[in-house]
Amino acid sequence: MASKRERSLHELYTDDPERADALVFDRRTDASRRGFLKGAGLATMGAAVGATLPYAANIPAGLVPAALAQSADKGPTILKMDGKAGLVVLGDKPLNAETPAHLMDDDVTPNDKYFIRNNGQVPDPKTIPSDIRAWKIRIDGEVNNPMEIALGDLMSRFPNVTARLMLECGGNGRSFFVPEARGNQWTNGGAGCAEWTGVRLADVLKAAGLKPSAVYTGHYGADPHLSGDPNKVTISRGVRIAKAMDEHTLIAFKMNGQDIPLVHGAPVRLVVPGWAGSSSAKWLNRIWIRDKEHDGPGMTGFSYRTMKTPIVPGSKADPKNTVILESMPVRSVITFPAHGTRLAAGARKIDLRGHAWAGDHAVQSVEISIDYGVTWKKAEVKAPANKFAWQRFTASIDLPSEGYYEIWSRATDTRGVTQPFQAGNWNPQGYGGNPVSRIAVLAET
Ligand SMILES: Nc1nc2c(c(=O)[nH]1)N[C@H]1C(S)=C(S)[C@@H](COP(=O)(O)O)O[C@H]1N2
Ligand SMILES: [Mo]
Repeated sequence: MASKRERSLHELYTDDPERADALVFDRRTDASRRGFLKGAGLATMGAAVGATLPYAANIPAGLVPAALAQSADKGPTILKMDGKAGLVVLGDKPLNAETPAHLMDDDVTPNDKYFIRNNGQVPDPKTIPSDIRAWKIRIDGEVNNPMEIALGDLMSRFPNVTARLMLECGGNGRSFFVPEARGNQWTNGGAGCAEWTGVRLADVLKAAGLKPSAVYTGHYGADPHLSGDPNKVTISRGVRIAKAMDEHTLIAFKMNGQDIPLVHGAPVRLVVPGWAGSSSAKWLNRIWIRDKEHDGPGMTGFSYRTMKTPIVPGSKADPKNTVILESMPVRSVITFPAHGTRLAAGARKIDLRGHAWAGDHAVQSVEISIDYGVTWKKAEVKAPANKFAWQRFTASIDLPSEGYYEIWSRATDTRGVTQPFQAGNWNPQGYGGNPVSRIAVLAET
């Protein structure tokens, strides 16, 4: 790829970004934070990007042009950490970092590009045994044979399985909510599809002997609470027994064929694919089988819950009007070209690529629009490598002229549910935001 193609539209948008931004947006109102265009915005934007806007007539009122959406204050902070490349920092205490869309292009997300979501501290590496087989996991609660099993025994006693499994933070897409919802402002990069190796949680639970009273799991990890208080649990979520017994739910000890990196839960973690990532406990040391819905930190209040019946965005929510977020909603991400790509002079053709996934479901179709959603064209969509893996889509795009374009993608799952135009069902903590994905590209004369 020519380096020219990698250049950001923001470079065009200026020698003086702040002034350009002030011209386009009304900086006096709070709306400017979210970047609503004011009346003269379109013309100004054309001038600012130094390009014509071929489908200007279709741009919906209030739409924030993708090229400008992130330009307001400062560029992203790139995580500097051994073993990580190109992640965008969303917060450092606790550490949270997302994968920019153009780095989600690999069929299998490599460890160095894999998003990081922590609720507490990363354990001190000295607390992880050098021989990981010595790590212990306790299984107790509603089981006939409570056990404390060493990772080494777990590995040898139960069949080892390997699969490409989607793990996605419940808050992925949060930044698309208006008004802003509390929490890390994920775009679409709080998700990854690594190849995990482990044993089936189902096999382990069968060995422990579930009692008829077993209805839910409660997961515990060894990460210290942010406060440092040893009596406080950082996060403890769980899932209904049916999901725990799904053959794809793993107690994993390898990520892409390697020992799991510290930040991703070394030496062992749960991978509950397709569901809000928070139930995939890292640094796993206990599974408590419950006789009722688990009530650990992260299970109550508004945590990992969406509205049962919709409320006015930004209004006060009633905790009783919520449901636990389980399967994640359908989503597509354009991974090539990168947002902000400037095509070589005269180039009008793009071989577009991306990934789409849909929680417990598969993706049935992906459509692409280059005219702000007025017309859509079907992309080619591949079958997943296995259940719960993301699906590759490709499309050949021909731009009709030079100018500034937005390319949008929207996926539809096998139930017929499609990504909405805007993040819907607003909830206080901003879960399940999955609007159409957008990138901006510039075709030059
Ligand atoms: N022990 C523990 N497990 C955890 C978390 C955590 O903070 N502590 N974060 C959860 C959340 S919210 C997500 S989205 C995933 C993220 O996994 P990753 O950091 O490997 O991407 O881990 C989950 N498991
Ligand atoms: Mo998460």
